[in-house]
Amino acid sequence: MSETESETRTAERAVQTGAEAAISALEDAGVEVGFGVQGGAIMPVYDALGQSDIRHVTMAHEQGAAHAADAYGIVTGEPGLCLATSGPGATNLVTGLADADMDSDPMVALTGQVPTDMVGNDAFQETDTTGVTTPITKTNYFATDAGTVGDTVRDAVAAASEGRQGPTLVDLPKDVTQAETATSPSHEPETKPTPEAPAEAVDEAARAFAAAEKPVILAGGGVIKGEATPELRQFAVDHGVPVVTTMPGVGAFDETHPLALGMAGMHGTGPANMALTHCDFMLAVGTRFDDRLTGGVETFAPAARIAHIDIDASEVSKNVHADYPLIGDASAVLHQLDSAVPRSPDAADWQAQCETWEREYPMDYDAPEDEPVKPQFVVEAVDEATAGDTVVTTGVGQHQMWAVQYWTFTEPRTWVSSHGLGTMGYGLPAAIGAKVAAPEREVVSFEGDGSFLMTCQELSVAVREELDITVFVLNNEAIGMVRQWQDAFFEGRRTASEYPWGPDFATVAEAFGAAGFTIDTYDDVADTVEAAREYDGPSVVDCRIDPREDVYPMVPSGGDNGAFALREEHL
Ligand SMILES: Cc1ncc(C[n+]2csc(CCOP(=O)(O)OP(=O)(O)O)c2C)c(N)n1
Repeated sequence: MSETESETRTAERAVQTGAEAAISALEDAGVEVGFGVQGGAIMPVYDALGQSDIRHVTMAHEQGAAHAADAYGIVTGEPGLCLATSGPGATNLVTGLADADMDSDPMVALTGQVPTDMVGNDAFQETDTTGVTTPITKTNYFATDAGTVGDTVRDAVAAASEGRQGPTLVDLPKDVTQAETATSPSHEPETKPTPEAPAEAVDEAARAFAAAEKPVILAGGGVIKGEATPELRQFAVDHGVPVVTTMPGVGAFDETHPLALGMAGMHGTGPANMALTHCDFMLAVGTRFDDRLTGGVETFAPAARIAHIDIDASEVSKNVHADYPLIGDASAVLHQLDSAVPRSPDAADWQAQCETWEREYPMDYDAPEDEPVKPQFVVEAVDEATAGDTVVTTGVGQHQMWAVQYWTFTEPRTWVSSHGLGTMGYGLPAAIGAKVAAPEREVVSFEGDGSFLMTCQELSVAVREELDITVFVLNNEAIGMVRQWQDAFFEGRRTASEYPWGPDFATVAEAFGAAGFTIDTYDDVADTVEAAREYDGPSVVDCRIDPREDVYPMVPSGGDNGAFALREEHL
C-alpha cells in the first residue's frame, strides 16, 4: 500500500465515538444493510449509521426487523443485521433471535442499552438484554468501553458466520456509544482452517457405505449453510444414492433429479419416509435430527448404520446415535469421504424399490371444480409461473406444508421458512429481507390468514421501499393446522381456531398502498397469479381456499415415519 493510500484508509476509518467505532466495524466486515427500529438508547448508533454507507430499512416492528435480517442471512449466506433500542425494542427481537438460533441462521443484533451507571436501577426502558437473550443467541456481548466496542462488534459478526452459524447480539449502553474514542476496530478476525474429520473415522464410514445395500443420504440445512450443495449432489450422483432432505435442507438437492425422494418427517413424502425407515445405511449431513423429522426415535431408521457429518460435535449422537461420527465441515468431509470410498454400493434393487415407493405414494390431491379452490393448486400455479431461482417464504401452519410439498425446489437458498421455532408471522418480513438481499430475484410468500395477521403491518415497509414481492394468503378462515389437530386428536372440538372474523386481505393491502387481489374460484387462479406478479410493487392475493383441506401425508407426533397416514385414511 502506498503512503497516500494508507493515509486515505486511515482517514476513512477515523472514528470519534463508540457508536462510530461500532458502525466502522460493520463496514469493515462488509455489512451492507440493516433492518431496525429507532429509539432512545440506540440513537447514537443510528446517528453514526446514518452517516455511513450502510443502508437502513426501517421496519414497523422489531420482530419484523429480526425476521428480515434472518432471511437476508439465509439468502446471502452473510449475517443479516438488525437493530433495536433497549427494553421493548430488544424484547421485540426475542422471537426473531430464537428463530435464527433454532435454524442456525447467521444474524447480528445491535441493541441500545441504558447508560452503564443506570444499569440495575430499573431505569426507563431497561431490560437485561444479554440475560434475556443468552439462551437464544450463539453468543452475546455487553459493550463496556468505547475503545473496544468496535472490536466487540467485529467479533460478533465473525461469530455469527463461523462454524455452526447463528445469531449474535451486542448490547450497547448509551454512554459507551456516546463516549469519545479515536480507536478504530483493530484486529482482523481469525480465519480458521476448514476442519476435516479424522482420516480413520472417514475410512471406517467409507467402508460401511460401500458395503451398504440400501443406502440413503439425508441432507440437512447444514449442507446449504456449509456451501456443500455441489459436493453433496456430486456424491449422490456418482454413487447412485437416493437423497432425502430435512425441511431446512430443502433446496440442497434438485427435486427434479431421479434420485430425489423429497422431504422427510411429519408431513414428508411417502418415498422419503419409507427410505429412511428401511435403509441399511444413512449418510446424514448437517442435521440435528429434530423430532418433526424423526418421529419417535425408537422407530427411526431401525435397521440403519448412521454416519453423521456435522460441524457441531454437540449435535452428533444427541437425538439419534451415530455409528460413524464425522465432525467437520460438510464440504470438506464429503470430499474426504468421496476419496476414501473403495467402490459405490451395489444398490440397484434399492433404487428400484425407492422408485416403486414414488409411484405408490405420489403427492396428490383432489380438486373437484364445484368445490372451493384447493391450496395445493394455488402453490402449483405460482410455481409453474415463476423461475427456478424464485425465493419462497412462508408463515407457519398448513400453508407452509403445502408450499414445501407442492413447490418444486431445485436450488439452495430459495426456501426461506421458520423450521425449528415454527414462528407464525415469519413470511412477510422474511420476504422483505429476501427481496432486499436479492433484488433481481422474484420473491413470493405463502401465508396463512392467522400468520399474515401477526406481521402484516410490515406491508408498509414493502410499499415504502418499493419491494416487488407477491404474498399469497391461503385463507381458510382458521388457524388451520390447529383446526386439523383438533379434528384428529380432540374429537373435532374447535376451540379458538376458527377465524371467520378476519379482514378482507385485498382491502388491507390497498390500505397500505399495495395492490390487492382475490381468488375465489379455479377460473380466477391463472389470471390473478399473473396480474399479481406483473404488478410492479408489493401485492397481496387473498386466496379463499377450501377450509376443510388438511395436510397429508402425516406422521402423528412421536409416531413411526414408516406408518404415515394418507389423505384417504384421515387421522
Ligand atoms: C407465534 C405462534 N403462535 C402460535 C403458533 C401455534 N400454531 C402453529 S400452526 C398454527 C396455525 C397457523 O394458522 P395460519 O397462519 O392461518 O395457517 P394455516 O395453518 O391455516 O395454513 C398455530 C396457531 C405458532 N406456531 N406460532
